[in-house]
Amino acid sequence: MNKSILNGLLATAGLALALSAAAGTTHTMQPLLLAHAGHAHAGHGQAAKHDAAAFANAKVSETLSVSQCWIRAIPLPAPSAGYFLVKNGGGKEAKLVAAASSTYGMIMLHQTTHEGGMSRMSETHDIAVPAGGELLFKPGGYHAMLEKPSEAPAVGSKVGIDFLFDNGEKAHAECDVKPANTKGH
Ligand SMILES: [Cu+2]
Repeated sequence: MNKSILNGLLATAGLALALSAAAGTTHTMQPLLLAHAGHAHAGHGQAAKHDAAAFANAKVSETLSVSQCWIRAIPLPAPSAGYFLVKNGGGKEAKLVAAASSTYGMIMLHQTTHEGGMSRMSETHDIAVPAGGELLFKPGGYHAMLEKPSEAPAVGSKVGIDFLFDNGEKAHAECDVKPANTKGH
């Protein structure tokens, strides 16, 4: 077999594996792609609403934090997903409204739901974290959808993500880049 054809096959197989892994489930690749196509346009309004200025103007929170963050290493140009723990040490409920990173042109907040043996992802907004509580973003549940990558971060490297809350505060996390087939935290 010609070497370039072999490389092409390997790249395609890697992408399929990565896309299946990104869903955090064992379903086939097609529903995942359809799920993405179905809501891809919906993200634009949200991205515009929380532009770079919203993040720049936000003050670093003393009560809200994001930790244990990791993302999947996915070949370009496919989107990746990020998972993390949001902690709210304050006395009021806070809502996560947006996320941003210099490595990705757009980050959307997604939730994976399961119906009749199928899983699908949908965009979600204003994810509430109760006062004194925490919320884990994990495979098969809430996650950050990392769209429009400017590079494919290497396994073992870190990617910074900023998180914006409805009270005008922000939190930063350095996310570990893990292999595409990583199962969970
Ligand atoms: Cu998603």
